[in-house]
Amino acid sequence: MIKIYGSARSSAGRCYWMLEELQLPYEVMPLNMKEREHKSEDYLKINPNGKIPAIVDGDVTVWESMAITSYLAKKYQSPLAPRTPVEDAHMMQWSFWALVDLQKPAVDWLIQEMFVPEDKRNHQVIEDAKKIIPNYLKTLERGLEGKTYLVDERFTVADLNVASVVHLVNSLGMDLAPHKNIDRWMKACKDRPAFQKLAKMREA
Ligand SMILES: N[C@@H](CCC(=O)N[C@@H](CS)C(=O)NCC(=O)O)C(=O)O
Repeated sequence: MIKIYGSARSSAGRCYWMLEELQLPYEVMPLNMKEREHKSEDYLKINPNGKIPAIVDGDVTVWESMAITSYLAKKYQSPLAPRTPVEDAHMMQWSFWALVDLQKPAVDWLIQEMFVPEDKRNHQVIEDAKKIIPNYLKTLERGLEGKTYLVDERFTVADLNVASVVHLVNSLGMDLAPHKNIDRWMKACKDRPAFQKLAKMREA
């Protein structure tokens, strides 16, 4: 059975979303981050970064959340996986963009708001994120113009990866309503039973 390390409330969330999409059985592995078990020698053998998420699937180990979602979709021959090299390129294009461009300022903002005490908070980081994120949302809005989904008119790993980051951006307080295409597309992504299951896991 696939073993997963990392809480559904973290970057691992998108991996749980994919596992639920594929209806694969999985085992959540205990990892006490307060006790810094993610930096233990045993865990560093699984993910040398000492970060979550990671999965172990038989004799295969994968870390980096979007590499995991992509691996699962392809390995288990899901319709969420690419069917051609062109689809693969476009799915990677959107996933890399979400991780490198859109997620970076969102995580910087989240860290300031959630983990830095008010008196030590760097408000400039938050202001910078609030300025740059709308530019990235314009890119996505254009990418979705006249389209139901990002690649080939079906829900794919690209939608799952990008929507997981847009959901974070939205939960930080960024209003999506002015972006009509994103708003419509996000509603379709969040209506999926697998996303609903993830949302419940995050509440628990
Ligand atoms: N790009 C990585 C980011 C992983 C990451 O930063 N994980 C955080 C939790 S969301 C973590 O493990 N932080 C603990 C640490 O850096 O020590 C991915 O998407 O998998």
